[in-house]
Amino acid sequence: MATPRTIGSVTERLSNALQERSERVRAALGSPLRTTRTTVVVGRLLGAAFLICFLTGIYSNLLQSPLPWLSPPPGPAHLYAWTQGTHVVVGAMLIPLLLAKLWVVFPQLFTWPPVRSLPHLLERASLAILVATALMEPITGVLNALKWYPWDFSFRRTHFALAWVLIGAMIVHIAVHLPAIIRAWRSGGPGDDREPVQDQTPEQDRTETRDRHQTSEEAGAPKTTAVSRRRFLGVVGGASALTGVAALAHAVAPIGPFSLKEPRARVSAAQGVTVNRSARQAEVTDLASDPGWMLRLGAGEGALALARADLEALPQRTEVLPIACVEGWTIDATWTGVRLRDLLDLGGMPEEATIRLRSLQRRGAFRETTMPAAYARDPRTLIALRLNGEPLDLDHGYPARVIAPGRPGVLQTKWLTSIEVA
Ligand SMILES: Nc1nc2c(c(=O)[nH]1)N[C@H]1C(S)=C(S)[C@@H](COP(=O)(O)O)O[C@H]1N2
Ligand SMILES: [Mo]
Repeated sequence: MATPRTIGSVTERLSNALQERSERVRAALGSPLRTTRTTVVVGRLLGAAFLICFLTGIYSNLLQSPLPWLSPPPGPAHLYAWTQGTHVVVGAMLIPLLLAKLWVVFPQLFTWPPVRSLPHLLERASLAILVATALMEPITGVLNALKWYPWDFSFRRTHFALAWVLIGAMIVHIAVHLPAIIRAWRSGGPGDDREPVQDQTPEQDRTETRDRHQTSEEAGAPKTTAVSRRRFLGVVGGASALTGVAALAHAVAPIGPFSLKEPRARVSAAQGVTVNRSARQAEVTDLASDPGWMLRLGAGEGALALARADLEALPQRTEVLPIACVEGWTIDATWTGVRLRDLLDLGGMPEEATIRLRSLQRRGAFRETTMPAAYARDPRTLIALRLNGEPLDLDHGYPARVIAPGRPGVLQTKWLTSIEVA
């Protein structure tokens, strides 16, 4: 019969055995590179990169879903190309940093006991959330840029929601490790190179690292560690530069040898401009090439209907404006057509009205969009009929599409069918 005493000794023996084993695993994984200093050096770059992605991501989301009290005004035509290009390039660059950081701290998975106290349990839980979201964000981002959706959920909503969780977990993480971060940041002397990464409460951290510091100085040879750390950081930095250059090349030259998606999606590039969704994919070919097509202005009784010839007869404007896709790529093009604000005046729509633009498309998230008055009334915003000197290609939104400055590509609605007050 098992008495409480024998049970007690069994759990004790088990615990001892596990402790021994986890210590052995950690010793086997030990590397002179796995130091607090390395993790702080990589960690602060990674933190800065995530922060940049967070801020540019908020901007992109605000443009796509403005808040009633916060709707970014139109700025320079290329502003969104810059912010979203930065988002994607920095997002690509942080992948090697993230992998390096996880490699450095990974032996801490084998600390024993896994949980020491309630605060420690909470800290570990927030760390699990941090690691999971830090991995999910670049993974979903890359898959979205490749237009590969092995999931059912809305990419944008999920990517955005996880970003808030990630930033929250990052703040907790930095707060918990602040003493070690400050120490590694301040000194940078060779002694720090010898300090293995610790998973400790702040007090333990302070006393135990002081002890380690002494033994490491006795042990000597801090120079080799500094050299190998520099080499490690060099490799990580090189990998990061490489992914950054690949993303940048794709961003500025989405057509051609650097294109990441052309081989996959077989996108055409009619009139020298990338096509994200063709007329055939959007299932609008018949409706868009119908000679009886009309653009409806307004709703209900007073609505006007304009044929393409009517639009061509109105004063034409030409603007050089980019298509800046959320995937990070940008292409400048010369657009000719009617100023949207001229059409709004023609339809008698109020100055301050938010405008709804509908396309011929029956399905799909981008089949209709709304545009705040500041963009709709901007003199650069056109209902484009021509692209780079030719009538719009069917794939670029023939008979008519919207093109506005500083807006994400997803909002540049193609194959328009109606314009009305939202
Ligand atoms: N109706 C409609 N408009 C749309 C889309 C769409 O799927 N349907 N895709 C948008 C996206 S994601 C981008 S990047 C631009 C691309 O325009 P382009 O094909 O002329 O380059 O169109 C936008 N307009
Ligand atoms: Mo896009």
